[in-house]
Amino acid sequence: MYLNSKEPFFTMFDREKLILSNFSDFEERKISDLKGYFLNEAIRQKMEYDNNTIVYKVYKQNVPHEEGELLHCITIIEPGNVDGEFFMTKGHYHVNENCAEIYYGQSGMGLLIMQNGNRVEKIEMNAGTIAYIPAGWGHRTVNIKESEPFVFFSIWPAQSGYNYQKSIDEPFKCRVFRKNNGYELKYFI
Ligand code: S6P
Ligand code: ZN
Repeated sequence: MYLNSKEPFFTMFDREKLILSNFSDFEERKISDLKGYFLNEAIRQKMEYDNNTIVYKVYKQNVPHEEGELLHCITIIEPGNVDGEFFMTKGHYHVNENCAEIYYGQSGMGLLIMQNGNRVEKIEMNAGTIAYIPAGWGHRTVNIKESEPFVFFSIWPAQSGYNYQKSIDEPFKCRVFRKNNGYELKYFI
């Protein structure tokens, strides 16, 4: 692993198995890890007791968390919903608010929700979409397809850090729900 070195290396994303090779960090977020994140907390709790499914997985290769270095990862959001609200990531801001990020869609369909104060922006993502998240904007991704995972690649400055608390204190104002064969947005101002 290249955790603390500054040597060249590569990772390889297996599009069939949906696994990044050489990853140093793996995170699996289950229904039980997302307490309070979905609108219907009672249904989320029931789903936790019933089967506690995986909502999303993150394969990440670490590097030194120093200015100038870059982190990258693959996120896989499973298809599913909590009382109609599509499976999504927790969402976060970067501790270092000068740090931007790029997402590159790999497969499936997703919605990237971004928030900065009172402003909310969204970008639909599929294989090939390259989305830019400017510094200072909170970001969350949602799998808007019921039949397959939404998979995307991320790259961001290694000294960004994760600020999850801010997205709890200032919850995302936009939620994404299943509707017919698509989705609908509900705003909570
Ligand atoms: C990191 C980047 C992504 C997310 C990942 C999971 O800056 O934005 O790698 O960490 O998609 O989302 P979250 O909100 O649980 O960290
Ligand atoms: Zn981020």
